[in-house]
Amino acid sequence: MRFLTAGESHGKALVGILEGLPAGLNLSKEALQKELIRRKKGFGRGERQQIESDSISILSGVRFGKTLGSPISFLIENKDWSNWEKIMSIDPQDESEERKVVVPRPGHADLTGKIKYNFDDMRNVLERASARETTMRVALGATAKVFLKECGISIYSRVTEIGSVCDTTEVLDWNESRQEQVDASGVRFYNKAFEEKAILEIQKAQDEGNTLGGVFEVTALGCPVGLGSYTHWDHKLDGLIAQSFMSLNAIKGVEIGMGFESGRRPGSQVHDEIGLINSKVCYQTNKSGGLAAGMTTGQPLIVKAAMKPLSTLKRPLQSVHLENRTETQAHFERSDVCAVPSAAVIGESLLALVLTEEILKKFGGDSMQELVPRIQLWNERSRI
Ligand code: EPS
Repeated sequence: MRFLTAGESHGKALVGILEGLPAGLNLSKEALQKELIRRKKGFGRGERQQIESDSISILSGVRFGKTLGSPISFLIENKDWSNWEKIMSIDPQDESEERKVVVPRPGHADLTGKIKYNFDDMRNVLERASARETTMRVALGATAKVFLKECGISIYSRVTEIGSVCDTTEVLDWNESRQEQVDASGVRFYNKAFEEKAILEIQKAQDEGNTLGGVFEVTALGCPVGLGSYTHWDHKLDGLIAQSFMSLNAIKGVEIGMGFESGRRPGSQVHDEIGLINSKVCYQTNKSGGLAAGMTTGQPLIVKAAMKPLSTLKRPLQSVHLENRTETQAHFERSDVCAVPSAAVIGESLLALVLTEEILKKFGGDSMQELVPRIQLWNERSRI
């Protein structure tokens, strides 16, 4: 399986292609739209979300509601394009200095991107560095989630930290209604006791012209034992998950299971002991987060990621005007104050895409009818 996304933040549209899914998967536009709507929400998002509808079109690879095994292509038009048609024009005759960006933002791709690609105008950098791209990744990931559901795997997410507010509650009973409960919270916290504090912290950042980051958690239930492998570095599933999550804008750290805490504790407090329950061999705890030596253990797979505060601040940090070479305030452009609730939803898609690829590697098959019984048989045989 492979996928590509293309499109600039204020360009005409976002496009995506997903290739390698088996034939015979029921796929509806509605299932994808639902995930796109979830991504748009969250307290701390800016005006752009009111402009965009993120309405998805499936252009190929599906007939009468079922995948054909051929590449599935997707289109999401940017509604804001009508305000940017000239500025983002493909036609050389439209070239102008309107909305030219010459003062880079600390923490953004602006400065390094300009140097690397030899641009005068850093708009050429920020348009593709923008997290608008994640809209299409969610459409692709939503397709992967539909596929995984047929394979018995469900993925859920929540925000655990925003700024200094931390929800330490463990969620051990994920299901659809638990997810709906989390989604109903503007900050996607599980524990209501922390929700109000997180909202106040975002409001404070907004009033001060500042931005806020945080941490989110993604959990996959129902993974078969043995996705990924210990046999070679690029087969290790923890490495593949970390790569995928680190490719999301503003992510600075990824943890699996106990994560960084496992480096601070002795082995006796870190490793999951093995026992017998109803004569079956099982881990007694899940501190490993469902991964051992790059392979799924069959327990819940738990990934956390830390997102830095967005680098577009209303009260800008110091920077340099690159044309007249004076120190000045960084460029400000309409942006969000906090996007961690959206990042949690995107994280579900990222994990779904990685797991889909691993399912296809291990079980293969050209149609769902061929694939699903193989997974069921393996799940029975892997309970020893
Ligand atoms: C983004 C800046 C904002 C965000 C955007 C990501 O866009 P704009 O500059 O148009 O206001 O709203 O995110 C989205 C458009 C989206 O759909 O998530 C950035 O600089 O990364």
